[in-house]
Amino acid sequence: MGMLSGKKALIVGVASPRSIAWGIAEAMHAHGAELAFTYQNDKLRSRVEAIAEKTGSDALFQMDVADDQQIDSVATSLKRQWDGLDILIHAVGFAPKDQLEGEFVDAVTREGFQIAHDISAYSFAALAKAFRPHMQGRQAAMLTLSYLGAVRAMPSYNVMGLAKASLEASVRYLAHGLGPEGIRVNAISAGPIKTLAAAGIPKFRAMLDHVETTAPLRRSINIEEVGQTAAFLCSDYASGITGEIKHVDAGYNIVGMAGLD
Ligand code: NAD
Ligand code: 0WE
Repeated sequence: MGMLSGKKALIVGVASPRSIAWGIAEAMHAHGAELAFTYQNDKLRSRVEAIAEKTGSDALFQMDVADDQQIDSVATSLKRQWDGLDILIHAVGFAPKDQLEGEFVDAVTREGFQIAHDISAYSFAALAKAFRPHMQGRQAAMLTLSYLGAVRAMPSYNVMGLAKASLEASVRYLAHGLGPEGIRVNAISAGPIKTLAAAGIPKFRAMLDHVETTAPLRRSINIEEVGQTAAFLCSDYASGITGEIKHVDAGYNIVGMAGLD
């Protein structure tokens, strides 16, 4: 019996085999979960088809999280296919590229702020609203992905840090509101990983090198490690954990005086 046998999981956020959502899907499949996927747009459809095929899933829906109609339409379609939902994975983040360059105060604009918060933070609450009826009364779990830039000022992460701070607060408010219905809500704060969302970020390699020389484990982390932690947090082994932000970062966040040892 797998840790997730009999559980039905919807995975939002696969864009490539490097995606954190891909690592989560593979781990959840290995632990016995049945999977459904969404893809943002037609360009990404074939990528998501590949992971669906690999994990024996035939449930595939287009969903742009900026569009409430698309969210509601996936909720309706999934209801026809499944009697309920046990696990909801939100691995989505976006800010316009110009927001991630230079100093925060120079880069931030009203529009950039709004888009970053809408796509990266509000969308988690939007999914909770839409899928709540499917998850009620079945020890369900929601999980999102955050980054240390939510709680530390990091070079170039800028308005994404504000959006992740809002996302982490959403984890606590959603956990508070949905707990009485048996729904747990948590986040993984992952260390840097070279995914599509990290491609083209100036100095990303230098950030990985910094982690690899200063984190307690003296290395960076990978999508398989995020996947295994995600599987645990969404399993009944984590039945007492909700409203939590769990670091999967080789210990980077606990260090002070980095590099002086
Ligand atoms: P990725 O590019 O593989 O995934 C990002 C996903 O967001 C893509 O699947 C994309 O389609 C989706 N997305 C963006 N806008 C969307 C929209 N409007 N509607 C629907 N989907 C949309 O990159 P990733 O690194 O796997 O990112 C997944 C999550 O992990 C993000 O929340 C990111 O902030 C977080 N995270 C990433 C890292 C890292 O270093 N890669 C570290 C910590 C946290
Ligand atoms: O959350 C992220 C990725 C965020 C992200 C990345 C992009 C690139 C392409 C959001 N929006 C966009 N928009 C684009 O047009 N991470 C945690 C990875 C990441 O991104 C950084 C980082 C790290 C780490 C950006 C600057 C500094 C560090």
